[in-house]
Amino acid sequence: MKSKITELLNIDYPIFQGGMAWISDANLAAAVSNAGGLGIIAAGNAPSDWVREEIQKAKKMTDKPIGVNVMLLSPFIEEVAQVVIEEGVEIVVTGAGDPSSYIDAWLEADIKVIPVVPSVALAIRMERIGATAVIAEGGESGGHIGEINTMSLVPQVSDAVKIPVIAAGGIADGRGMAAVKALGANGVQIGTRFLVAKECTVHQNYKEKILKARDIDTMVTGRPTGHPVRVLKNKLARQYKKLDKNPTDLSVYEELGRGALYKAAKEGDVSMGSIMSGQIAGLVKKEESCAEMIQDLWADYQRVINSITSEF
Ligand code: TUI
Repeated sequence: MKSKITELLNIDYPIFQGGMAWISDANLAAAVSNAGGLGIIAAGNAPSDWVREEIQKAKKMTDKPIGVNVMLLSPFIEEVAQVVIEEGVEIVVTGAGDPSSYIDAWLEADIKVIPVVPSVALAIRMERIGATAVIAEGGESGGHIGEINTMSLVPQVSDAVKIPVIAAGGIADGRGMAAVKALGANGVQIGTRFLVAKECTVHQNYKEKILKARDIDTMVTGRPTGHPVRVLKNKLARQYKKLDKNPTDLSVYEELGRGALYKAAKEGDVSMGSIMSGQIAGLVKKEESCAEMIQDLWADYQRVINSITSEF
């Protein structure tokens, strides 16, 4: 299986595993990379020592390339930006902001830089300053999202840049892969389905919530903060919703949100923890190994592509 993106990154399938804070650790990333996709460790809000250790662990578990997702709102951003250089990471994905102030140092260190972009304007800017590819992430995604959905974002970004475009948001099977291929994407990034991978160390309560989720079970909270987040509905999400209707004091968000993702992902508190999830959770029904998922995604994608005719 050869394509622009597999050649560029030295991977077997054009499938990235989404960098999910407190969830995408060395275990998950190495399993995905060993299965031929691109495994990605999420730095999230974690201290740089944690990031360094996970990179070192992953390197012991696989010889294949792995990426690190650098979350630009992290309080440890400066240290994390340095750690990826010191540890010889091959690929950096950025999220939740504009990575312009770090990209030169990463490119200088021969790191391939792949920013998540929620708009055409940012995609164009990223191409101009040397990004290797971009991830066009639609609002169906879990976690921090932009304004535009995958269906509208991917074709517009694909038309606007020459570098490869990876589509993210709302993709969990071969149909989604074929759909974004038609929209101009050169690969996909998948988060929600990998949440329930056997190698994913997220708390079992979190996995059960994803496996039981229906199409309408996610909601977006925190719009007044400027950082809207898609989560599964629960007690915490309902409290956020109330706050969104009457956002008197933004610091209340911080109080409510402090450690909420950690609480759900690590401690299994699915009532007052933040269960970040994409809208496609309703399609995710099986706990499988990463290798099974990637094999299934690729076979399903081939089947769908080969069954498409011009007839509607
Ligand atoms: O980053 C994500 N998803 C995330 S990060 C995260 S941790 C967090 N928790 C609460 C609040 C904020 C962060 C959980 N999920 N996805 C990639 C992504 N990037 N989505 C949206 C963006 C984005 C937004 C604005 C990228 C660039 C951007 O640029 C604005 C600018 O400065 O031009």
